[in-house]
Amino acid sequence: MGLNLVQKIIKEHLISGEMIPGKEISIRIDQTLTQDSTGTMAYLQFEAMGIPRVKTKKSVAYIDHNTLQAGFENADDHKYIQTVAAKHGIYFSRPGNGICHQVHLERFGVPGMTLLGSDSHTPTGGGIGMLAIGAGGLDVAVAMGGGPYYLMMPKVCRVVLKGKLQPWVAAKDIILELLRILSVKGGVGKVIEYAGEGVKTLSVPERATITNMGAELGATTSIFPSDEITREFLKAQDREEDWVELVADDDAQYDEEIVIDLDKLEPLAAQPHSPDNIAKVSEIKGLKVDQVAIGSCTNSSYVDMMKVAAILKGKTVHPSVSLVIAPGSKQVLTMLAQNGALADMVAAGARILESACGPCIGMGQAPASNAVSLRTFNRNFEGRSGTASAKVYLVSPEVAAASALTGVLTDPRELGEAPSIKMPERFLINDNMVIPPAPEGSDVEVVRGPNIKPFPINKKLPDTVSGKALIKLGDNITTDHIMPSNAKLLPYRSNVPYLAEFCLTPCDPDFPKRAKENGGGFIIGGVNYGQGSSREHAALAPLQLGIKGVIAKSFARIHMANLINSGILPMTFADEADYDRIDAGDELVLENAREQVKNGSELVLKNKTKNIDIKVKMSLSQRQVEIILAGGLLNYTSASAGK
Ligand code: MIC
Ligand code: SF4
Repeated sequence: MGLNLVQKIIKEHLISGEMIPGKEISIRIDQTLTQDSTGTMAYLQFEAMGIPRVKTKKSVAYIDHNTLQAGFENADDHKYIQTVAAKHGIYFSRPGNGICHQVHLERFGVPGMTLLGSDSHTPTGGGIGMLAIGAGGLDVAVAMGGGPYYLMMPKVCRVVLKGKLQPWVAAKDIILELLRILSVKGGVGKVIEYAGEGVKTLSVPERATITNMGAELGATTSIFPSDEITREFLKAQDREEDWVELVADDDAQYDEEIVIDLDKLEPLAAQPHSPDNIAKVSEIKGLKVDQVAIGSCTNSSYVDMMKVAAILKGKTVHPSVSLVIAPGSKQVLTMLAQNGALADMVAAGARILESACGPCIGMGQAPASNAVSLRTFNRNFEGRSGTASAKVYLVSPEVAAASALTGVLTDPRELGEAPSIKMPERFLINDNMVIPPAPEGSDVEVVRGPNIKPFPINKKLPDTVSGKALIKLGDNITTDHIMPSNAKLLPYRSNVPYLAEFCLTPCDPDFPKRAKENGGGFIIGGVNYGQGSSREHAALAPLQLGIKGVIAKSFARIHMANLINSGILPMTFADEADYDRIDAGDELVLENAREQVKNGSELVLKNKTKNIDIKVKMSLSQRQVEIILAGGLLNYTSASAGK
């Protein structure tokens, strides 16, 4: 029987386990990436492992998230990351060089390799045919040390792209359509593999827009084949030698199939406050717009930016709109500067931001109260923009630029002929903002600023786990709710005790205080608890506050792994209706916790306040059971090393 792309790459990298969907496997990781806001934690954990040099083929540390430097804190973090990278064999991409996913695609991604990144949008690398997965920093630290990466063998969903996009319809609309079909939890446990004649019509950056936002489906990752288009892209990046062909076998099997007819797609928008709340632009057009933000790891490639410049050329941004543009990398920005497109943007009234995440993670450009903000980004969770009352719509660069001119949500098909922008035959290559590691790391002194505080480490699981249900939450709670990120908080990513004071405050401002007064307790969640970011801080801050377990209807993949790595029990209701049998304030207890966790997937949780037993499940592999018993991955690793 033939293999699909995902099976081919996993087979090549398999260390343990059987390739049966839902079973735990472990794979070898070729490349890793980190960014600054998850990177400090990943490198602190890497240092704690005591391994002198990384064992991967290539590891890169990017600085792209927190580049405001409103105080010493994040400048200190940058210094720490730069020195720790030099010491341990990691390439360092300086602030200004661009957004990690965009730069990695341009300069480092290799088809057929595995990439593990401490950022949930690492699957962007699937656009070039990598098996690129987002994970918590600790998992990335282990991979840098040469350890395997454990995951559940995913199902593979084949998405067949038929036909060709019509003018003004973009790659962004393909992934928005898939979000409409599958929802923000429709990809959980799956990899999305793209196939069909439509694939040949999409450039690598367009493919990367699609795989990038596969993260919003909850998918493990997404991947395109590596074909002639991939070869052309690598050649234009002066890296043709990195190309290998990678296609699924003709008789490959898939667990699911979805067909999208590109000819029939139209411009779409994700409405507030979820990436799967999709509408046709033609149906909601005319909405008054206050802000337009173009950029992010989803839509900041050279071609995206050239299209925007062509739409803006010779025109003026509408008086009631603030237009900000952040080209994705130094390569993109320099090319726009050299060919005059940047001048067209500036002349039209665009405000140019540095090549970084910026407003996508609430680092500046918070919209006005109740403002409508159109963004080419990938997430529009409530409050993520920095303004709780803002309404964020996710759209393609074409829709964004057209609307910036008219002041209302605009269907770009009304603008006449679409600009025709070609992929360059050769990109401008200058890697002077990537610093290779020191050849002899032992001489490098790691610089640690005062903002770097010790992170919490759990204790081994006790026999009785008890506490109050401290908060009861609804469905689709994001990591932006659990551990908000904005210009005020991002500087404290190496200071978990400080961050913990803001844990879950968007849902309940008193949560941290209540958790501390009660000596910790439990969190009750609905479906898809912890969707979004890979930030470990969404597990570490609750750990700091004494959280022992989360009982939810279901979990998002990366967050569940982060909870396990922190030794926090991730429990699901055996019967979802039992969600109604726990109220905030109820006293809960898991008796014989160690025995129960060892013995199997179904556990009995007592609700002492209501005097009832509630059946909960923990779908853990044997290894994860050991990690939970040990009180987290670090304890487990040191215990195994001691054996
Ligand atoms: C995000 O888009 O939410 C982030 C910021 O890139 C996060 C990482 C982080 O929280 O540092 C992610 O997607 O993993
Ligand atoms: Fe940065 Fe936004 Fe991409 Fe996250 S989603 S990596 S914050 S640009």
